[in-house]
Amino acid sequence: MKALEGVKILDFTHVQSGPTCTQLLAWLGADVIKVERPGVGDATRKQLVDKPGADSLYFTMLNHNKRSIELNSKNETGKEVLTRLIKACDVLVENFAPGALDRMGFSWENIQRINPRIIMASVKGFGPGKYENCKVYENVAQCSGGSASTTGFLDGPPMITGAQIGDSGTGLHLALGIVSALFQREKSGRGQRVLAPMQDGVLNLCRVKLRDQQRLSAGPLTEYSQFSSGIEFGDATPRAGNDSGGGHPGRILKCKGWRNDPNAYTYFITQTAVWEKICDVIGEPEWKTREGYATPAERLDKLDDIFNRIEQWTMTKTKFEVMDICNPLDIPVGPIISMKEIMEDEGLRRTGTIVDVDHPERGRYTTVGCPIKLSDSPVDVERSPLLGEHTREILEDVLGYGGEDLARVIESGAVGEIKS
Ligand code: CAO
Repeated sequence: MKALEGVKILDFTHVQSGPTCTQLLAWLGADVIKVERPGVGDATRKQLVDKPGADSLYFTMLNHNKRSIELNSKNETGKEVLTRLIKACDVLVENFAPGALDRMGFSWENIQRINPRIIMASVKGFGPGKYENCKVYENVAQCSGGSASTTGFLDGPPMITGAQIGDSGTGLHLALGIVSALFQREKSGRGQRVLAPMQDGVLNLCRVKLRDQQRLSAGPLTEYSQFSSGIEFGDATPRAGNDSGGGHPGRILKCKGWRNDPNAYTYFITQTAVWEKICDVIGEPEWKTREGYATPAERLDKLDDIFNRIEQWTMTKTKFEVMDICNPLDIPVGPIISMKEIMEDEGLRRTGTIVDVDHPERGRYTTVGCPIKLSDSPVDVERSPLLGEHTREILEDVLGYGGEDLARVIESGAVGEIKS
């Protein structure tokens, strides 16, 4: 038994934002039916290809535990099949460019008419307004949602973060909207529209930066290293480098080996509660009582000097030694973990967050499993489907096509070449 067992998802998503959402729903137990253009499929199948002829990692890592049906939703028979899918499913998820579904003839009004209980969930770049018709990719969302202007260093340009907060972040928001709408439907009996605009999702993840925007009117942001460096603040939340976004100052500091290893660094937080232990560890016990160092407020204009001194200590240790020394003392530190190290992490493998998956075209590959753990709904990560792998099975078992009717649909060309 899985949490979302019995829920059928018509997965009309592509690229990253929508597929991350439906992949999560599949991991939570939903039956996810991915609808793809015959002969073409999700564009990511053939993007960033590392093994010629095989589906790319870009595709496989975003589409586990789904079934694939090839369907041309723009011809008459294709529209008939899509209509039957809408009737059979609980949720339709899509992230087409604005207006694409309407152009196919499947507006929300029509979809609702076909199945009043259906939930229609969409990712779009922007919510209603001036930019609602724009196509949007990850980095555009990071720029429009406030992330880029607040990421990077003060003396450098705005910066994109490696975490896919625009795509995967919005996929997460959408998944929560879908599950909530399913819960509400239990009582109301009705479906509804769920919209997760990428700009809004990114902004939600940047909420502490909007907090700082308002704090600026009360004076400089004293926990920013900009303050301790004596640089004046402008009228917008500045880029804060690696400063901590919370009340306890933090920085990324060099560790032993940093000259040759780009990831020999640690994050170090000077949490107030453990300040005295930090002083002892770095060999500055007199800082515990010295005027100008004893309290957090006094330290604010000396953070550059303080972190330089802490770094002198961290540079004598590897990032893992820093962790081993600080952890028992409750000093919050975090080694900078590379993707290579993550691939090899035994702990993440034990919990199923890193898994190896077999694929008929590409062999064995490593992927990120479900990051959410439900004690009563275990996740088995299954490989992504080949293009149209389940077309016949979905036509027959989900939609009830058979005999001459099935032959008619196949011969129409609406569902591509049947593979089994
Ligand atoms: N059968 C027939 N036609 C199909 C089809 C199918 N099974 N699946 C898709 N199509 C058609 C669409 O109807 C559309 O046709 P029209 O332009 O004639 O209406 C066409 O394929 C292209 O769809 P698209 O415009 O969504 O795709 P794109 O590659 O041009 O744009 C993207 C991609 C991501 C920019 C756009 O979809 C978008 O802005 N989506 C919303 C925001 C989003 O999710 N962005 C994140 C994506 S991940 O970085």
